[in-house]
Amino acid sequence: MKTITCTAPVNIAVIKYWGKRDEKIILPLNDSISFTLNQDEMCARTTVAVSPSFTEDRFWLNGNSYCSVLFAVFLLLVYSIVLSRAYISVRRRASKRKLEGSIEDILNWHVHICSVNNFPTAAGLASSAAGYACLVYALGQVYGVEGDLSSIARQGSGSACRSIYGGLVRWYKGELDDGTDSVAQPIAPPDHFPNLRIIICVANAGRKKTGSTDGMRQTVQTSRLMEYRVKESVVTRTEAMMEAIQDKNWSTFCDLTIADSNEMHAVCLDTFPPCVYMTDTSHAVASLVHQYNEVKIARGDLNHKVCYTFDAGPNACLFVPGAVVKEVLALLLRTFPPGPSQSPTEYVKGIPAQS
Ligand code: 2P0
Repeated sequence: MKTITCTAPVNIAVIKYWGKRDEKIILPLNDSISFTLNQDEMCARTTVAVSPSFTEDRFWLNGNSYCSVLFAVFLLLVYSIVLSRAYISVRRRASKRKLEGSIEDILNWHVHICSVNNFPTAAGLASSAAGYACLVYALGQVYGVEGDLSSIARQGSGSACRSIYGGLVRWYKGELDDGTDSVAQPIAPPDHFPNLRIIICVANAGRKKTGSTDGMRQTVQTSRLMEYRVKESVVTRTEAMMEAIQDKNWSTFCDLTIADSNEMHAVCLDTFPPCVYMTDTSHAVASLVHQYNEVKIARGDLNHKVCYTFDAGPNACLFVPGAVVKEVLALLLRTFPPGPSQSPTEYVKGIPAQS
């Protein structure tokens, strides 16, 4: 029997991936840059076990068991072929290696996979990214697959390829039709911006109305603004972001992160019918951040600016320098007080961005 347990944290994009040039093997229209969070917080944990004594494939997701009959259905429907794609891709690469002469046996054994997330699924918090990255990495370990795994993770869920690595990560869109150059690469370590904290403001932990995959497709098909984003603005912004990261220019990092989130949501609104992810609460959080930054700018305190970014949902991800995290939390609590049944400690939780 061989067992591997892995964890993969969620990643938050500061230059957003929105739109595909190939839906089948998931090739994006633009490069994206993200921050992979701390290993212990907001992560997926997956255990993969193979054994000659297993009589069927089994899968558990957040405690729900899917037995062998449902396994294939699950592969095809629930994860909409992406899990099976990852499974097949890893096994295909493994079968080429036939590691230590034992890999052939392992490939014939049944597999048990157990996966849990410690954060709300499908709430626009990149749950799928952590889940697939973790699954691909664990499968890769079990079958002894070496080399880049981000291209396999990418085929499960685009943003998953970025969760393979820690710290700041760039996913290159690539130029080739077969996707072999559409890979993620680390660009800066987790502590690049020291003592950085992430605050996730959960405005709504329910499922989003339009999933990212459908939303992206509709945007590519209908938005003229998207053409401008893909051909011009996001290309320029990505290079500016690389420079800001290289120079550790926090103020510019903040401005570019905010600008790209707003542009992504602008193209979502330019989609027909519009994809509306941000709510009044989301806009109130964004407005609060701008007011906060105006004070910091007026005081010449640019290193303590805060930035927000929103994925395909209403929840704000705030990047906050550690020195002002208490101040920002206090401001959030005062502006958005917890309801009578909510305890303030559970209500607002700061998450270390660095491991
Ligand atoms: C991102 N999002 O860069 C962007 C920002 C959502 C908004 O990557 O269709 O779940 O499976 O490739 O990876 C969410 O997209 O979509 C995403 P698919 P995925 O983080």
